[in-house]
Amino acid sequence: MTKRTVGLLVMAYGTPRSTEEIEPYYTHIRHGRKPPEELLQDLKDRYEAIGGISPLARITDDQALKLQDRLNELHEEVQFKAYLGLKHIDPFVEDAVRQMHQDGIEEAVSIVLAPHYSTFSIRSYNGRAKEEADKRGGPCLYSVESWYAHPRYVAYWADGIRNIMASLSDEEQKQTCVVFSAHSLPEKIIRVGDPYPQQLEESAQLVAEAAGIENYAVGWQSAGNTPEPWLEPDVQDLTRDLHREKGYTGFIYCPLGFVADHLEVLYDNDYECKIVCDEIGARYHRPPMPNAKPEFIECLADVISQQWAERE
Ligand code: FEC
Repeated sequence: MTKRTVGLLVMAYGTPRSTEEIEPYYTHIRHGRKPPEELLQDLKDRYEAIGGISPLARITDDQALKLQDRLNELHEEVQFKAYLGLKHIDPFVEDAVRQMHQDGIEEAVSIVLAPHYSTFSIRSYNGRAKEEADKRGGPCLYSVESWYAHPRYVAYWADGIRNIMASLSDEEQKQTCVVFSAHSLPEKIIRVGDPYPQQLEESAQLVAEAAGIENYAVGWQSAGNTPEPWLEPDVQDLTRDLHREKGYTGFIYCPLGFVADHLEVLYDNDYECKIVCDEIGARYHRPPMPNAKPEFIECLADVISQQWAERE
């Protein structure tokens, strides 16, 4: 008997796959407004600094495929088929939903490769998927809203912190602070009761407890280039303040809001935060990102399996 195929809609931010794609990608992020030459050049320079282009496209493909394969090992009753839907470049979220519909998929589980819920991120991805599915008359979507507190995600980061701490002397450990962060968003999200800041705070607390660390702080990174206020403190200012006020001589950066090596981590953490650490004479550390590591794929497979089991 052939198994029923269930869609696995994996949604992620997307990244240019060549330098030529940087401008249309940035224009899409800016809601269709072409970036002024100066901003475009600044973005091109940042990609150049991390090797010309981001590794994100390859990693996202890998994550989706490995997740599909793991789910098919775990579930005998159905066959999961992965569809990639990106926020700012093709294949867009809508393309993926349309393809599922054309392939005759009637039910699909969807997940965003970002752990915390916010109106700017998860709601926007899930909303776009639902709108397209409604327009086409299917598939029926079971969408994960957030998964930041999953014990495997917490354990992943706690292990990363413990591994770094184990390489330090007792004295260095006492003088090291863990900085947890996620992508900053316009501060106005707080006024609409967005749970994003609380989820990051909770996430940090869970990881800190699991890692057994007391010295930690929570900040925001990668704020956009707009005049409106963004969530603060920015991780770079936070690093300087913590060094001045508490005398820390080492920092472990855990960008909990991201799950892959990409521009916001390779540039904003590994380059910009490292510069601040060098300036103040502190050690810079960052655990490896989850990417498509088996323990992270297992975490995502748990989240999807649970959403599938609770679909009714
Ligand atoms: O190419 C790469 O390797 C980097 C991919 C990338 C990820 C990412 C994640 C998030 N963003 C979020 C929110 C915003 C808001 C704005 C914004 C702007 C940019 C720009 C680039 C960019 N983002 Fe991004 N983000 C990535 C890349 N992001 C490039 C434009 C230039 C710049 O500011 O650097 C402001 C948009 C506006 O002007 O209105 C808001 C959030 C996440 C994490 C959740 C998710 O992955 O969806 C939130 C990866």
